[in-house]
Amino acid sequence: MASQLNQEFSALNISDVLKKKHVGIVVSEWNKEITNALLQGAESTLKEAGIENINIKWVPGSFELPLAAQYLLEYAKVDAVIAIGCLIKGETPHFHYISEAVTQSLSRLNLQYIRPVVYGVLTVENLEQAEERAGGKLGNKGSEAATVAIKMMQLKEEIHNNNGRKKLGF
Ligand code: DLZ
Repeated sequence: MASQLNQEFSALNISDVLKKKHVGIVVSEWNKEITNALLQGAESTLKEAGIENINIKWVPGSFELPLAAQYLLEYAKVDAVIAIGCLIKGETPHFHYISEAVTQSLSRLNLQYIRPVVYGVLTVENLEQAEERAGGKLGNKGSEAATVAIKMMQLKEEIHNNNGRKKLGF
C-alpha cells in the first residue's frame, strides 16, 4: 500500500534555505534491527532532499527519546528533530505506560520549542508488524517521518516569510 507521504521531492520544491536546515535524529537501541532500518530511511530521505546537516544520537530505549530530543533542542543547533523507536507489545503493561509517556512528551516538545519534533515511533503488536513498517510492504516509517519534518520546516518558512514579525504596518 503506497503511503500518502511517499511522494517525489520535486513536488515539495525544496528551497536552498531548507537544504541548509539542521535536523536531529534521536533513535532507540531497543529492537535495533528495526530502528536502524527506520534511521536509514530517515537519513536517506533527508539527503535526497539535499539536507546534509544531520545530528544522530542513540538512546537506550524509546522512553529516553523525549529527553534526548530536548537535549538537542536546548543545547544543539536543530530546526527539527525526528524521534525513532520501536515499541513491541509484550506480556507486561510496560508497552502502554511507555507508549503513552513517549507520545505525550514528544507532542509537548513541539509546542514548547516551536519546532517540529516528529513521531517516528512504531507501536506494534509483534516483530512482523514492525518489519512491515521498516522497509517492508508498508514502506519505511522513518522515511515518512523525515518527509513530515521537511514539510513542517517548509511550512514554517512559508508562514514566517509571508507574515513574519519583520513585516511593518497593518
Ligand atoms: C523496558 C522496555 C520494554 C519492555 N520494551 C521496550 C520496547 O519494546 N521498545 C523500546 O524502545 N524500549 C523498551 N523498553 C525500554 C524502555 O524504553 C526504557 O529504555 C527503560 O524502561 C529504561 O528507562
